[in-house]
Amino acid sequence: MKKLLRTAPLIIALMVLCTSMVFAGGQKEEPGDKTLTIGFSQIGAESAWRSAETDSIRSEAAKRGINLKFSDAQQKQENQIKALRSFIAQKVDGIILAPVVETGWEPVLKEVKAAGIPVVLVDRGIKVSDDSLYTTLIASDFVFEGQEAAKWLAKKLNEKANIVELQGTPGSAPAIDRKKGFEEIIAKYPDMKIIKSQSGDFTRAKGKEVMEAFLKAEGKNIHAVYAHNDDMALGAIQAIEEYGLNPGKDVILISIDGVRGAFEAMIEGKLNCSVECNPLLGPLAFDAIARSIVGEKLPKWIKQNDQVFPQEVAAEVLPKRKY
Ligand code: GZL
Repeated sequence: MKKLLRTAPLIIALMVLCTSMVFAGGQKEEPGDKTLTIGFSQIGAESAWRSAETDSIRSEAAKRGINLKFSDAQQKQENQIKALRSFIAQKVDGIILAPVVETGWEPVLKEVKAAGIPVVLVDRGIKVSDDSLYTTLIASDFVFEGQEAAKWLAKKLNEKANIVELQGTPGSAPAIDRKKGFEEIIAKYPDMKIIKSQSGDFTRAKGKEVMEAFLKAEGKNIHAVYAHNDDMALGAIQAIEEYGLNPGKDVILISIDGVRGAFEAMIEGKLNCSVECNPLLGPLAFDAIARSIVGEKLPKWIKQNDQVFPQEVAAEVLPKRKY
């Protein structure tokens, strides 16, 4: 009893302290009341797909009343790393990262983790030895996309074609996996060969430039173009027309993303197929970051499902597309 009397004042003091912390400023803080500040490190604005993703993230943040700190890295990983360090200094509640390439993230993500800030990856994955450095990845299955592109092309050209490949950004998850998936399937067909392959960095301008070089080297020996995104395919279409051939007829083109420009090119008969890659990741990203902030465990990959759109369905589907 004596012991209890001696410690009673301490217990009371602790209770008063805790109570005063909860009612700081006379206003009881409800968990949901605080305006979240989220840092978003975006790769850049290299393609129509990227712009659609940025719009989705920005509009969802506005809808949820989230204070979004937006950083455009202009395709440079060092700018993304700088942005992440700036978000730490600003003590953001959470970070959304679209990583330009797969590697080189371990050191800065360890700093983010040490600061107690959860990270959600969108759109592209990373290679790290400790996957606790991010809570989840919200992205499509790029291997699947590459496989579906190859399956469609094999059927379209009766399993016989000389193919030129316009690759995405070197070292990026979509470029690595779209190539992997495509090659897995064409390996089954001895008469389907990739005769030229080079990066067009996911941009229309570079796609056109690389296609011009392919045409100079191979000319009418090219039967098909496999472009890792629609923007590079649209650049290739320009190059093919300037070379004097008919894109979509003399040369068959398949690409990935499913952006509006691809549907328009399919309706014109200049692009033959586009495999969708969903960029509208805003709602899922903010759901995931909110759950991460309260310490919920999430699956390591929240996979987006994509469809294949051959030119025959383009006119009917286009009016229903959201990006
Ligand atoms: C895919 C995304 C790719 C798109 C390109 O998730 O990272 O980057 O396919 C974009 O259009 O530039």
